[in-house]
Amino acid sequence: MSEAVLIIDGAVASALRLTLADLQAVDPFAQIADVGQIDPKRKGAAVKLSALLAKAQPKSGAAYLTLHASADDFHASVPLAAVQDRALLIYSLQGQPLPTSMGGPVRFFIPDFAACHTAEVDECANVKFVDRIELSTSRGFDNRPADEKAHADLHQHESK
Ligand SMILES: Nc1nc2c(c(=O)[nH]1)N[C@H]1C(S)=C(S)[C@@H](COP(=O)(O)O)O[C@H]1N2
Ligand SMILES: [Mo]
Repeated sequence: MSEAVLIIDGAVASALRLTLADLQAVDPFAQIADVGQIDPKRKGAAVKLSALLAKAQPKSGAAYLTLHASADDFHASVPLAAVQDRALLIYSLQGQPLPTSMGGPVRFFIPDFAACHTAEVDECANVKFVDRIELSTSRGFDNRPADEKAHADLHQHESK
């Protein structure tokens, strides 16, 4: 069995362990072949979060979605309603796994993000190396930078 690249769990009826092949096998209607069509600065193939949530079936009380990147211990928790119909997961480039240099193997992407730390759903919530999406009834763990200084420090140390 191939390795899971993304886990979806928490307040869901059916927890998911998704491999690259599972993401590639998602319904074509939920696939974006090239995110460059949405944002010219981005590259790669993506799948709609909504299609994955349809498989996981969030429980009725689920109100938050927490994006966990264990690779660099970065976490962001956002209201489910704000992202469920628009967020994407970028997962491959030219048929290969999305490279780490681009936030792979899986990168969360909100196409119309707000500027960093201006809103609950901001550019900082475009979590790279996301390996687990946890649904919950109340807000989950979030260590996004809280102010300009913390944000500048993070970018200083960020592995690009
Ligand atoms: N895993 C992880 N994801 C992350 C970060 C990080 O440090 N680690 N930084 C965030 C911040 S603060 C920003 S502004 C964007 C930057 O994404 P970009 O480098 O693709 O422009 O990634 C976000 N995702
Ligand atoms: Mo950011």
